[in-house]
Amino acid sequence: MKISEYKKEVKKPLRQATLCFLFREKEILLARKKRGFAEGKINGVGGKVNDGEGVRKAAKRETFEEIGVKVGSLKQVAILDFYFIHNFDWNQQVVVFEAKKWRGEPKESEEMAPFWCPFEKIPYKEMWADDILWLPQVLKGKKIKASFLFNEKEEILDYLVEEIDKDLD
Ligand code: 8DG
Repeated sequence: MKISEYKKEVKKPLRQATLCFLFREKEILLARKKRGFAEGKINGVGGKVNDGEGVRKAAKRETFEEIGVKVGSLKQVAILDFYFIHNFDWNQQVVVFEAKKWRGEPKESEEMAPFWCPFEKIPYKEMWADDILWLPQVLKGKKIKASFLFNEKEEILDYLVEEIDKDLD
């Protein structure tokens, strides 16, 4: 199935979630998810947006809750729409931010075990299948808009990835 066909069935606007990557010289902060949705996967930090909260505030709150770091200004680097063929409830839009300034040192929580990773060693095989299709561009400073359609085996059935020239927010 194609994303364009699936979207015709989606009536509600997508629920939003956040994803935040901290960067220092040629390294990205990744974390292994210790529980809940996508347990065991490696990812940035982030999660759901509370009602009326706004994505930036949500990204900052989740970053503090998950790794104990207070991030300063966030730059929006990608907007990713995820569609799941077998479960409409999983559909969501993930707003991706980068942070280059923060207070505190990343530390492990009940939810996440963080570690610094050189760009060339990012363990894409232990991450969401779509990450290799957009994260390398983000690491090169590109801004991305993308959509992905997954099946029940977490395989990608269809996707669209485009680079955006202007700021995303
Ligand atoms: P919470 O209630 O604990 O706050 O949320 P959660 O259990 O962490 O689940 P969630 O809110 O659904 O958050 C899922 C996180 O995973 C969120 O940071 C967005 C991110 N995420 C996806 N799909 C993908 C993906 O395909 N690639 C990457 N890199 N991240 C993704 O939801």
